[in-house]
Amino acid sequence: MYWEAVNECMSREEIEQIQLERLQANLLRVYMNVPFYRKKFDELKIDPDSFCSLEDLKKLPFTTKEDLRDSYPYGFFAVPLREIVRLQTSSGTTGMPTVVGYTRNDIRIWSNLVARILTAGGVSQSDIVQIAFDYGLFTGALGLHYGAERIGASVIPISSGNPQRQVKIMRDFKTTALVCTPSFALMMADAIRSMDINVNSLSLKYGLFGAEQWSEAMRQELQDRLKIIATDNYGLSEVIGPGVAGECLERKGLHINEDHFLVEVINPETLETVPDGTTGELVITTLTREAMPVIRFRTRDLTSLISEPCPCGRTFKRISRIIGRTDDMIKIKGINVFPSQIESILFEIEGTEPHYQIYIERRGSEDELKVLVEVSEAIFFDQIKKQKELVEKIKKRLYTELGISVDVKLVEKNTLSRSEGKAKRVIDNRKI
Ligand code: DLL
Repeated sequence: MYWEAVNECMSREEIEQIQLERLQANLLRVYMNVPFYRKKFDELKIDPDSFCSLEDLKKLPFTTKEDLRDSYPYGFFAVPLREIVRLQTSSGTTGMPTVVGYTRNDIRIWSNLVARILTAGGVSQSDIVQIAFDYGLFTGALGLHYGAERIGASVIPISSGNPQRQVKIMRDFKTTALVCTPSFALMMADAIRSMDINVNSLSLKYGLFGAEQWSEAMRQELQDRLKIIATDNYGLSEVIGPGVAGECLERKGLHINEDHFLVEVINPETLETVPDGTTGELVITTLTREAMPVIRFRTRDLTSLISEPCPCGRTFKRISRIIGRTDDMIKIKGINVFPSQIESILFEIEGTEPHYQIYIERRGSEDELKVLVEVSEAIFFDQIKKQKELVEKIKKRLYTELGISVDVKLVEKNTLSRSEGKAKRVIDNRKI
Protein backbone atom coordinates (compact mmCIF):
# COMPACT_ATOMS: atom_id res chain seq x y z
CA MET A 1 0.00 0.00 0.00
CA TYR A 2 1.31 3.40 -0.98
CA TRP A 3 -0.04 6.83 -0.18
CA GLU A 4 1.34 8.50 -3.33
CA ALA A 5 2.48 5.62 -5.54
CA VAL A 6 3.54 7.89 -8.41
CA ASN A 7 5.97 9.77 -6.22
CA GLU A 8 7.09 6.91 -4.02
CA CYS A 9 7.99 4.56 -6.88
CA MET A 10 9.76 6.92 -9.32
CA SER A 11 12.85 5.83 -11.22
CA ARG A 12 16.22 7.10 -9.97
CA GLU A 13 16.49 9.44 -12.98
CA GLU A 14 13.11 10.95 -12.22
CA ILE A 15 13.99 11.39 -8.55
CA GLU A 16 17.28 13.09 -9.37
CA GLN A 17 15.67 15.36 -11.95
CA ILE A 18 13.07 16.52 -9.45
CA GLN A 19 15.71 16.97 -6.78
CA LEU A 20 17.84 19.13 -9.05
CA GLU A 21 14.96 21.32 -10.17
CA ARG A 22 13.72 21.80 -6.64
CA LEU A 23 17.19 22.46 -5.30
CA GLN A 24 17.82 25.15 -7.90
CA ALA A 25 14.61 26.93 -6.93
CA ASN A 26 15.44 26.52 -3.26
CA LEU A 27 18.92 28.00 -3.59
CA LEU A 28 17.51 31.09 -5.22
CA ARG A 29 14.90 31.35 -2.50
CA VAL A 30 17.41 31.20 0.35
CA TYR A 31 19.84 33.52 -1.40
CA MET A 32 17.14 36.14 -1.87
CA ASN A 33 15.48 35.82 1.53
CA VAL A 34 17.80 34.48 4.21
CA PRO A 35 20.70 36.81 5.16
CA PHE A 36 22.71 33.89 6.60
CA TYR A 37 22.79 32.09 3.24
CA ARG A 38 23.31 35.23 1.18
CA LYS A 39 26.40 36.01 3.25
CA LYS A 40 27.71 32.43 3.07
CA PHE A 41 27.13 32.12 -0.67
CA ASP A 42 28.80 35.47 -1.30
CA GLU A 43 31.81 34.47 0.82
CA LEU A 44 32.15 31.16 -1.02
CA LYS A 45 31.42 32.79 -4.38
CA ILE A 46 28.47 30.53 -5.02
CA ASP A 47 26.14 31.75 -7.71
CA PRO A 48 22.77 30.07 -7.07
CA ASP A 49 21.88 30.65 -10.73
CA SER A 50 24.71 28.51 -12.03
CA PHE A 51 23.98 25.41 -10.00
CA CYS A 52 23.46 22.68 -12.56
CA SER A 53 24.32 19.29 -11.06
CA LEU A 54 23.55 17.47 -7.82
CA GLU A 55 27.30 16.86 -7.61
CA ASP A 56 27.68 20.59 -6.89
CA LEU A 57 25.93 20.02 -3.57
CA LYS A 58 29.33 19.35 -2.05
CA LYS A 59 30.31 22.97 -2.67
CA LEU A 60 27.47 24.33 -0.59
CA PRO A 61 28.03 25.39 3.02
CA PHE A 62 26.75 23.34 5.97
CA THR A 63 24.17 24.64 8.40
CA THR A 64 24.49 23.69 12.07
CA LYS A 65 22.17 23.79 15.02
CA GLU A 66 24.32 26.64 16.41
CA ASP A 67 23.70 28.67 13.24
CA LEU A 68 19.96 28.28 13.77
CA ARG A 69 20.29 29.15 17.44
CA ASP A 70 22.29 32.27 16.68
CA SER A 71 19.40 33.64 14.69
CA TYR A 72 16.75 32.81 17.31
CA PRO A 73 13.81 33.13 16.93
CA TYR A 74 13.00 33.97 13.31
CA GLY A 75 16.31 34.68 11.55
CA PHE A 76 16.12 31.67 9.20
CA PHE A 77 12.60 32.36 7.95
CA ALA A 78 12.47 32.86 4.19
CA VAL A 79 8.96 34.35 4.19
CA PRO A 80 7.39 37.27 6.08
CA LEU A 81 5.70 36.32 9.36
CA ARG A 82 2.26 37.01 7.93
CA GLU A 83 2.69 33.94 5.72
CA ILE A 84 3.53 31.68 8.66
CA VAL A 85 0.53 29.73 9.92
CA ARG A 86 2.26 27.60 12.58
CA LEU A 87 5.21 27.85 14.93
CA GLN A 88 6.78 24.85 16.64
CA THR A 89 10.15 24.16 18.26
CA SER A 90 12.69 21.40 18.48
CA SER A 91 12.57 19.51 21.77
CA GLY A 92 15.60 21.38 23.05
CA THR A 93 17.19 18.39 24.74
CA THR A 94 20.62 19.69 23.81
CA GLY A 95 20.14 23.36 24.66
CA MET A 96 17.91 26.21 23.61
CA PRO A 97 15.15 25.03 21.28
CA THR A 98 15.08 26.05 17.63
CA VAL A 99 11.96 27.80 16.39
CA VAL A 100 10.47 26.39 13.19
CA GLY A 101 7.77 27.98 11.07
CA TYR A 102 5.40 26.57 8.46
CA THR A 103 3.45 28.22 5.68
CA ARG A 104 0.04 26.86 4.72
CA ASN A 105 1.70 24.98 1.89
CA ASP A 106 4.38 23.55 4.23
CA ILE A 107 1.63 22.13 6.44
CA ARG A 108 -0.06 20.57 3.40
CA ILE A 109 3.17 18.92 2.28
CA TRP A 110 4.08 17.87 5.81
CA SER A 111 0.70 16.13 6.27
CA ASN A 112 1.20 14.27 2.99
CA LEU A 113 4.69 13.13 3.89
CA VAL A 114 3.52 11.85 7.26
CA ALA A 115 0.57 10.16 5.52
CA ARG A 116 3.10 8.30 3.35
CA ILE A 117 4.95 7.07 6.42
CA LEU A 118 1.82 6.03 8.27
CA THR A 119 0.62 4.15 5.17
CA ALA A 120 4.01 2.44 4.84
CA GLY A 121 3.68 1.38 8.49
CA GLY A 122 0.31 -0.28 7.83
CA VAL A 123 -2.15 2.49 8.74
CA SER A 124 -5.20 3.09 6.54
CA GLN A 125 -8.50 4.95 6.63
CA SER A 126 -10.09 2.21 8.70
CA ASP A 127 -7.59 2.51 11.56
CA ILE A 128 -8.06 4.12 14.94
CA VAL A 129 -4.84 5.95 15.72
CA GLN A 130 -3.90 6.85 19.28
CA ILE A 131 -1.37 9.67 19.30
CA ALA A 132 0.48 9.55 22.58
CA PHE A 133 3.12 12.17 21.80
CA ASP A 134 3.08 15.38 23.77
CA TYR A 135 0.81 17.94 22.03
CA GLY A 136 2.38 21.36 22.08
CA LEU A 137 5.48 22.92 20.63
CA PHE A 138 7.00 19.48 19.93
CA THR A 139 6.46 18.55 16.28
CA GLY A 140 5.70 14.87 16.95
CA ALA A 141 2.05 15.02 17.96
CA LEU A 142 0.68 17.57 15.52
CA GLY A 143 2.80 16.21 12.67
CA LEU A 144 1.47 12.69 13.06
CA HIS A 145 -2.01 13.96 13.86
CA TYR A 146 -2.30 15.85 10.56
CA GLY A 147 -0.87 12.90 8.63
CA ALA A 148 -3.33 10.46 10.18
CA GLU A 149 -6.27 12.77 9.50
CA ARG A 150 -5.06 13.20 5.93
CA ILE A 151 -5.37 9.45 5.48
CA GLY A 152 -8.84 9.59 6.95
CA ALA A 153 -8.05 7.45 9.99
CA SER A 154 -9.88 8.13 13.26
CA VAL A 155 -7.46 10.06 15.43
CA ILE A 156 -7.41 9.98 19.23
CA PRO A 157 -5.33 13.03 20.28
CA ILE A 158 -4.71 11.72 23.79
CA SER A 159 -1.23 13.30 24.12
CA SER A 160 1.43 11.77 26.38
CA GLY A 161 1.24 10.83 30.04
CA ASN A 162 -0.72 8.51 32.31
CA PRO A 163 -0.12 5.04 30.85
CA GLN A 164 -3.07 3.50 32.73
CA ARG A 165 -5.46 6.01 31.19
CA GLN A 166 -3.87 5.39 27.80
CA VAL A 167 -4.50 1.67 28.14
CA LYS A 168 -8.09 2.21 29.24
CA ILE A 169 -8.78 4.42 26.20
CA MET A 170 -6.91 1.95 23.98
CA ARG A 171 -9.20 -0.83 25.17
CA ASP A 172 -12.48 1.14 25.15
CA PHE A 173 -11.90 2.99 21.85
CA LYS A 174 -10.46 -0.12 20.18
CA THR A 175 -7.25 1.58 19.10
CA THR A 176 -5.57 -0.23 16.21
CA ALA A 177 -2.44 1.88 15.81
CA LEU A 178 -0.30 3.39 18.53
CA VAL A 179 1.94 6.38 17.82
CA CYS A 180 4.51 7.48 20.43
CA THR A 181 8.12 7.08 21.52
CA PRO A 182 9.28 3.47 21.92
CA SER A 183 10.06 4.09 25.60
CA PHE A 184 6.52 5.29 26.25
CA ALA A 185 5.13 2.27 24.38
CA LEU A 186 7.11 0.13 26.80
CA MET A 187 5.48 1.92 29.73
CA MET A 188 2.11 1.10 28.21
CA ALA A 189 3.10 -2.55 27.89
CA ASP A 190 4.01 -2.46 31.61
CA ALA A 191 0.66 -0.82 32.39
CA ILE A 192 -1.24 -3.51 30.45
CA ARG A 193 0.55 -6.12 32.54
CA SER A 194 -0.07 -4.37 35.86
CA MET A 195 -3.76 -3.82 35.02
CA ASP A 196 -4.08 -7.52 34.32
CA ILE A 197 -5.41 -6.93 30.83
CA ASN A 198 -4.98 -9.68 28.27
CA VAL A 199 -3.21 -8.04 25.35
CA ASN A 200 -5.10 -10.31 22.95
CA SER A 201 -8.35 -8.67 24.01
CA LEU A 202 -7.09 -5.33 22.63
CA SER A 203 -7.42 -4.36 18.95
CA LEU A 204 -3.83 -3.10 18.50
CA LYS A 205 -2.18 -4.03 15.19
CA TYR A 206 0.50 -1.45 14.51
CA GLY A 207 2.94 0.65 16.49
CA LEU A 208 4.65 3.57 14.76
CA PHE A 209 7.49 4.65 16.96
CA GLY A 210 10.07 7.37 16.67
CA ALA A 211 11.58 10.56 18.06
CA GLU A 212 14.30 8.71 20.00
CA GLN A 213 16.91 6.03 19.57
CA TRP A 214 15.86 2.45 20.08
CA SER A 215 17.28 -0.94 19.27
CA GLU A 216 16.18 -3.95 17.26
CA ALA A 217 15.87 -5.86 20.56
CA MET A 218 13.49 -3.19 21.85
CA ARG A 219 11.41 -3.63 18.68
CA GLN A 220 11.16 -7.37 19.35
CA GLU A 221 10.13 -6.72 22.94
CA LEU A 222 7.39 -4.26 21.89
CA GLN A 223 6.14 -6.49 19.09
CA ASP A 224 5.93 -9.50 21.41
CA ARG A 225 4.36 -7.73 24.34
CA LEU A 226 1.89 -5.54 22.45
CA LYS A 227 1.22 -8.06 19.66
CA ILE A 228 1.86 -5.48 16.96
CA ILE A 229 4.04 -4.79 13.96
CA ALA A 230 6.35 -2.03 15.12
CA THR A 231 7.93 0.34 12.60
CA ASP A 232 10.50 3.08 13.09
CA ASN A 233 10.02 6.61 11.79
CA TYR A 234 12.46 9.48 11.84
CA GLY A 235 12.46 13.22 11.54
CA LEU A 236 13.66 16.39 13.16
CA SER A 237 12.06 19.75 13.69
CA GLU A 238 14.81 21.73 11.98
CA VAL A 239 13.92 20.18 8.64
CA ILE A 240 10.15 19.62 9.19
CA GLY A 241 9.46 17.25 12.15
CA PRO A 242 8.32 13.64 11.67
CA GLY A 243 7.85 12.74 8.00
CA VAL A 244 11.46 12.69 6.84
CA ALA A 245 11.84 8.90 6.72
CA GLY A 246 9.98 5.82 7.85
CA GLU A 247 9.99 2.07 7.58
CA CYS A 248 7.63 0.03 5.47
CA LEU A 249 6.34 -3.29 6.75
CA GLU A 250 9.58 -4.99 5.58
CA ARG A 251 11.27 -3.21 8.48
CA LYS A 252 14.65 -3.10 6.81
CA GLY A 253 15.56 0.57 6.93
CA LEU A 254 13.63 3.83 6.74
CA HIS A 255 12.58 5.14 3.31
CA ILE A 256 13.58 8.78 2.95
CA ASN A 257 11.07 11.09 1.29
CA GLU A 258 13.73 11.92 -1.27
CA ASP A 259 11.56 14.14 -3.43
CA HIS A 260 11.42 16.60 -0.52
CA PHE A 261 14.73 15.99 1.25
CA LEU A 262 18.15 15.57 -0.24
CA VAL A 263 20.31 13.50 2.08
CA GLU A 264 24.02 12.87 2.36
CA VAL A 265 26.03 10.91 4.89
CA ILE A 266 29.36 12.48 5.81
CA ASN A 267 32.35 11.65 7.93
CA PRO A 268 31.81 14.09 10.84
CA GLU A 269 35.54 14.73 11.13
CA THR A 270 36.66 15.17 7.51
CA LEU A 271 33.21 16.37 6.36
CA GLU A 272 33.65 14.29 3.18
CA THR A 273 30.68 12.27 1.92
CA VAL A 274 31.02 8.56 2.64
CA PRO A 275 29.87 5.74 0.32
CA ASP A 276 26.44 4.14 0.75
CA GLY A 277 26.55 1.53 3.51
CA THR A 278 29.17 3.41 5.56
CA THR A 279 28.09 4.94 8.86
CA GLY A 280 28.42 8.67 9.25
CA GLU A 281 26.47 11.82 10.08
CA LEU A 282 23.25 12.45 8.23
CA VAL A 283 23.07 15.79 6.43
CA ILE A 284 19.74 17.01 5.04
CA THR A 285 18.82 19.70 2.54
CA THR A 286 15.15 20.60 2.30
CA LEU A 287 13.82 20.86 -1.24
CA THR A 288 10.32 22.23 -0.87
CA ARG A 289 10.03 24.00 2.45
CA GLU A 290 8.91 27.58 2.04
CA ALA A 291 9.03 29.02 5.54
CA MET A 292 12.37 27.67 6.69
CA PRO A 293 14.47 25.99 4.03
CA VAL A 294 17.80 24.61 5.26
CA ILE A 295 20.86 23.76 3.23
CA ARG A 296 23.07 20.81 4.25
CA PHE A 297 21.79 20.72 7.82
CA ARG A 298 24.09 18.65 10.03
CA THR A 299 21.70 16.47 12.03
CA ARG A 300 24.38 14.90 14.30
CA ASP A 301 22.50 11.62 13.84
CA LEU A 302 24.60 8.63 12.84
CA THR A 303 23.31 6.25 10.20
CA SER A 304 24.16 4.82 6.76
CA LEU A 305 22.43 4.95 3.38
CA ILE A 306 20.90 1.81 1.90
CA SER A 307 20.51 1.95 -1.87
CA GLU A 308 19.55 -1.68 -2.61
CA PRO A 309 15.96 -1.99 -3.85
CA CYS A 310 13.30 -2.75 -1.24
CA PRO A 311 10.78 -5.55 -1.91
CA CYS A 312 7.95 -3.11 -1.05
CA GLY A 313 8.49 -1.35 -4.40
CA ARG A 314 9.29 2.08 -3.02
CA THR A 315 12.32 3.42 -4.82
CA PHE A 316 13.46 5.95 -2.25
CA LYS A 317 16.79 5.17 -0.63
CA ARG A 318 16.65 4.16 2.99
CA ILE A 319 18.62 5.04 6.09
CA SER A 320 19.48 2.37 8.60
CA ARG A 321 18.19 2.70 12.15
CA ILE A 322 19.86 5.70 13.85
CA ILE A 323 22.65 4.21 15.95
CA GLY A 324 23.39 7.31 17.98
CA ARG A 325 24.21 10.98 17.83
CA THR A 326 27.65 12.46 17.49
CA ASP A 327 26.93 14.31 20.72
CA ASP A 328 25.76 11.32 22.78
CA MET A 329 28.59 9.05 21.87
CA ILE A 330 30.34 8.10 25.08
CA LYS A 331 34.09 7.93 24.80
CA ILE A 332 35.54 5.74 27.52
CA LYS A 333 39.23 4.92 27.58
CA GLY A 334 39.43 5.79 23.91
CA ILE A 335 36.56 3.52 22.91
CA ASN A 336 33.36 4.89 21.43
CA VAL A 337 30.19 3.51 22.94
CA PHE A 338 26.58 4.32 22.05
CA PRO A 339 23.70 3.81 24.49
CA SER A 340 21.91 1.77 21.79
CA GLN A 341 24.73 -0.84 21.88
CA ILE A 342 24.30 -1.24 25.63
CA GLU A 343 20.53 -1.49 25.20
CA SER A 344 20.83 -4.30 22.65
CA ILE A 345 23.06 -6.32 24.97
CA LEU A 346 20.87 -5.83 28.05
CA PHE A 347 17.74 -6.82 26.16
CA GLU A 348 19.28 -10.12 25.15
CA ILE A 349 20.10 -11.24 28.67
CA GLU A 350 17.46 -13.23 30.42
CA GLY A 351 16.28 -11.94 33.79
CA THR A 352 16.76 -8.23 33.04
CA GLU A 353 13.82 -5.90 32.53
CA PRO A 354 13.92 -3.48 29.57
CA HIS A 355 14.60 -0.47 31.80
CA TYR A 356 18.12 0.81 32.30
CA GLN A 357 20.19 3.90 32.87
CA ILE A 358 23.80 4.62 32.06
CA TYR A 359 25.98 6.74 34.36
CA ILE A 360 29.29 8.26 33.40
CA GLU A 361 31.46 8.98 36.42
CA ARG A 362 34.94 10.40 36.77
CA ARG A 363 37.28 8.58 39.15
CA GLY A 364 40.59 10.38 39.39
CA SER A 365 41.61 10.98 35.84
CA GLU A 366 39.63 8.07 34.43
CA ASP A 367 36.07 7.99 33.20
CA GLU A 368 33.97 5.02 34.21
CA LEU A 369 30.71 3.66 33.01
CA LYS A 370 28.06 2.27 35.30
CA VAL A 371 24.86 0.62 34.14
CA LEU A 372 21.83 0.30 36.38
CA VAL A 373 19.37 -2.25 35.13
CA GLU A 374 16.06 -3.35 36.57
CA VAL A 375 15.53 -7.03 37.23
CA SER A 376 12.43 -9.05 37.88
CA GLU A 377 11.24 -9.33 41.50
CA ALA A 378 12.13 -13.02 41.54
CA ILE A 379 15.77 -12.22 40.85
CA PHE A 380 15.93 -9.13 43.02
CA PHE A 381 14.78 -11.05 46.07
CA ASP A 382 16.69 -14.19 45.12
CA GLN A 383 19.90 -15.39 46.69
CA ILE A 384 22.88 -13.06 46.54
CA LYS A 385 24.74 -15.76 44.65
CA LYS A 386 22.28 -15.72 41.76
CA GLN A 387 22.35 -11.95 41.58
CA LYS A 388 26.13 -12.00 41.48
CA GLU A 389 26.04 -14.51 38.67
CA LEU A 390 23.73 -12.28 36.66
CA VAL A 391 25.92 -9.22 37.26
CA GLU A 392 28.97 -11.17 36.10
CA LYS A 393 27.13 -12.39 33.01
CA ILE A 394 26.11 -8.84 32.03
CA LYS A 395 29.62 -7.49 32.70
CA LYS A 396 31.16 -10.23 30.59
CA ARG A 397 28.82 -9.60 27.64
CA LEU A 398 29.41 -5.85 27.81
CA TYR A 399 33.16 -6.41 27.95
CA THR A 400 33.15 -8.83 25.02
CA GLU A 401 31.03 -6.61 22.82
CA LEU A 402 32.21 -3.14 23.79
CA GLY A 403 35.80 -3.83 24.79
CA ILE A 404 35.60 -1.93 28.08
CA SER A 405 34.72 -2.96 31.59
CA VAL A 406 31.45 -1.57 32.82
CA ASP A 407 30.21 -1.56 36.39
CA VAL A 408 26.76 -3.15 36.64
CA LYS A 409 24.17 -2.73 39.38
CA LEU A 410 20.86 -4.58 39.55
CA VAL A 411 17.95 -2.55 40.85
CA GLU A 412 14.42 -3.46 41.82
CA LYS A 413 11.63 -3.21 39.28
CA ASN A 414 10.09 0.25 38.88
CA THR A 415 12.95 2.11 40.52
CA LEU A 416 14.46 3.85 37.49
CA SER A 417 12.70 6.94 36.24
CA ARG A 418 10.35 6.45 33.31
CA SER A 419 9.79 8.80 30.41
CA GLU A 420 6.56 9.67 28.70
CA GLY A 421 8.40 11.45 25.92
CA LYS A 422 12.01 11.06 24.90
CA ALA A 423 13.84 8.81 27.35
CA LYS A 424 16.95 10.08 29.11
CA ARG A 425 19.24 7.06 29.21
CA VAL A 426 22.59 8.63 29.94
CA ILE A 427 23.45 10.61 33.06
CA ASP A 428 26.79 12.27 32.80
CA ASN A 429 28.04 13.05 36.29
CA ARG A 430 31.32 14.41 34.97
CA LYS A 431 29.72 17.73 34.12
CA ILE A 432 28.49 18.41 37.65
O1 DLL B 1 11.68 14.10 17.39
C1 DLL B 1 10.54 14.59 15.32
C2 DLL B 1 9.82 13.30 15.39
C3 DLL B 1 8.64 13.21 16.10
C4 DLL B 1 10.28 12.17 14.70
C5 DLL B 1 7.94 12.02 16.14
C6 DLL B 1 9.58 10.98 14.71
C7 DLL B 1 8.41 10.91 15.44
P1 DLL B 1 13.03 16.78 17.43
O2 DLL B 1 12.35 16.96 18.73
O3 DLL B 1 13.56 17.98 16.74
O4 DLL B 1 12.06 16.12 16.40
O5 DLL B 1 14.20 15.74 17.65
C8 DLL B 1 14.95 15.28 16.56
O6 DLL B 1 15.32 13.14 17.61
O7 DLL B 1 17.79 14.51 15.45
C9 DLL B 1 17.19 12.35 16.43
O8 DLL B 1 18.33 12.51 17.24
C10 DLL B 1 16.01 11.94 17.29
N1 DLL B 1 15.12 11.03 16.54
C11 DLL B 1 13.98 11.32 15.90
N2 DLL B 1 13.44 10.20 15.36
C12 DLL B 1 14.29 9.18 15.65
C13 DLL B 1 14.32 7.77 15.37
C14 DLL B 1 11.46 14.88 16.49
N3 DLL B 1 13.36 7.17 14.70
C15 DLL B 1 15.96 14.27 17.01
N4 DLL B 1 15.39 7.07 15.81
C16 DLL B 1 16.73 13.68 15.84
C17 DLL B 1 16.39 7.66 16.52
C18 DLL B 1 15.37 9.72 16.40
N5 DLL B 1 16.40 8.96 16.83
